Amino acid sequence: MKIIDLRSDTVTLPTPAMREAIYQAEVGDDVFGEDPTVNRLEEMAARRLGKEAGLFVVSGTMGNLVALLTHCGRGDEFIVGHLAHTFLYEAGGSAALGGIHHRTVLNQPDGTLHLADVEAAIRAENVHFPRTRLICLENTHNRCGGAVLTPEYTKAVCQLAQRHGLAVHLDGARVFDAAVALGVDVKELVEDVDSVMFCLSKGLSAPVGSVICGDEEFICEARRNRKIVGGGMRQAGIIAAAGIVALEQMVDRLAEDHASARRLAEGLSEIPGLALNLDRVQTNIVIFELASERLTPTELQARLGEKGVKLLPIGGHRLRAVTHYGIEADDIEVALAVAREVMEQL
Ligand code: TLP
Repeated sequence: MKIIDLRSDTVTLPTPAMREAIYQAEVGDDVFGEDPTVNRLEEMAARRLGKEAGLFVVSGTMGNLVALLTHCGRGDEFIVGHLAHTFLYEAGGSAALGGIHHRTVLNQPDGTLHLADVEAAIRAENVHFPRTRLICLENTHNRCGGAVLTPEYTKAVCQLAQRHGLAVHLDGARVFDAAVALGVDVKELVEDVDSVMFCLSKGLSAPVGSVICGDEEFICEARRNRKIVGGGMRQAGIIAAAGIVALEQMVDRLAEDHASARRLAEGLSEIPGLALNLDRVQTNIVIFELASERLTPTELQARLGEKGVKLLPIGGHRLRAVTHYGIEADDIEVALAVAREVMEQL
């Protein structure tokens, strides 16, 4: 039985070209700045995103944490959506390690924050208040079902931030998915943000790693903060090599994942007892609702799992399926047949 693992695009395995690049990688001590493969990846990432410099980090979580530590000091505050990954799923790292306070505003179902809500959350200078330093956005938005933020929206938030002397950080774990879905150059999506983190290890299929990009000064300070959190790696070219292949070869194919997600969503929406809003499926994430009272999302997960289809409950009555490299069109049809069978047997 082939396992169709739709839990996340983080489960992607390195491609043969990545394994070859890992084997051949030229390496050195990256804490001395001497790993040519890491240097190449950081330069390539920065160029691709239209930023001055890049910094290779172990994970998206570390990338967001290092960015937050670089933008904010102890007692400072950042504004973030209540469904943001940084807020929900990063173990409170910025508070635990940086003494950074968060201020949540409501995420709209399309992943945006209302500009008026953001503006209302910005603190005035007052001895009682934490100081607002930063606004965090997420593109694509994971908990909003892979929703895409447009260049226009991102620019509007950045203009608001500039008016108030704030910085903007983009959790762009899947920003290449957003660029491919919108048919725009990724540079347009990050042009005005002060920092952006993107992941190599999700849809781009590298085994490990993310990159933070920003201006030289920011990245220089971020490098210090990466060291503080133990992220100074040595011969990291071994893993950066796969990241280079990810950037060179794996971006355009994300469109295939989006087509698979759409097909999956259409199929799921036709199964009695399951419900979803097709308009919300824009990239590789499908969030759907279990509308039947006959079983819980965890039970549905278990029944699908017994038949080789893995996905994740994400709270309430909802489950998430993510398409990625290694999931073929036929796999989607199998997954749909399994879901139909399980739901019909209730
Ligand atoms: N997301 C993972 C889980 O942590 C939920 C997933 O399976 O989707 N930003 C966003 C928007 C993310 O979705 C993730 C990972 C991260 C940051 C963190 O990246 P990693 O897992 O590399 O620390």
